[in-house]
Amino acid sequence: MEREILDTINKSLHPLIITHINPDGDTLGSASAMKSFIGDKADILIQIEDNFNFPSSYSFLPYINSAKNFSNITDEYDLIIALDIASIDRMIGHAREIFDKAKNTIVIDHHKTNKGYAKLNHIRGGISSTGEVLYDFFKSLNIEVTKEMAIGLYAAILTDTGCFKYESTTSHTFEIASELSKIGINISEIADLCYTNKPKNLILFQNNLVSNAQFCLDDKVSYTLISEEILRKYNAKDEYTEGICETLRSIKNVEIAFVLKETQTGVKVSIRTKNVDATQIAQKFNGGGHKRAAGCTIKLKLNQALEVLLRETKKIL
Ligand SMILES: [Mn+2]
Repeated sequence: MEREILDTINKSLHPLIITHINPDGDTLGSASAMKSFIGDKADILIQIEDNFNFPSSYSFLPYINSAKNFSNITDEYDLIIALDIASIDRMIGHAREIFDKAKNTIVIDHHKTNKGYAKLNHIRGGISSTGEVLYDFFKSLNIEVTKEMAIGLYAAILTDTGCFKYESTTSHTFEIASELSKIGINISEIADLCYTNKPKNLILFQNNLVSNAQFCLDDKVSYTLISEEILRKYNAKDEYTEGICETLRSIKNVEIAFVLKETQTGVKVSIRTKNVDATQIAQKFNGGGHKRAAGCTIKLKLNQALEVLLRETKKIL
């Protein structure tokens, strides 16, 4: 499969690399590395939804600043390379049209749920990041990883492993990080660029929510509520809520953490756990996810949603 993918890239006249909606470090870092490898003939498309700011901290990644977006993409592409995109639903609007029209399509990904929607699918479910899959892909083809490629790959792996601390981090992940650091990239500078460039309002918003957190069931459960009012007060983008639930879970004795967010379509619930299976709770409300991180939407008012959620949680704990 790797050989076939490389041949297809080599034969393409004008390939387009697509990142997933609401891009993160993995999809952007992988796209940067792929563009660095392919060179001039390739473009990158970044998909950004209305209520989402491009995470400007990632503009240090090679070629990300000159990537296309929905407003300035006009060319015809004969090959689409989707990176870190778990399903075709993670492509919206014009991206989907370009994908459907292209003669050849490639998916490189690490999501277990990816069923393979391209002509050529290179999916290794459970690997830490698309960055790791991509590094192994280059190595298996004896492609030299340049310093420019290494910057994107390292940023992808660093951010998708939560700085090498999630369960998907393996000894092989560390081996790759070690190889990348030998190429001469500045690993502390990359970490700084990824993590010390947050908008002021994001920190103020998150602090407000954490300081208003509530505790119940012997402090085993912690939760915080995000009303539409507070979203307006901080002009909060969707990505501002990321990480709050992890903070609550990190508190000693807290077993389950919830963040409940008021939206037009109902209350969006994020669930993070230590030992309890988070999907057990999410599934009660037709949600899903992973063992320690899951989510669901409850079509009730904020306080009512909290009530039913805590009622179900009590049964499990
Ligand atoms: Mn990823």
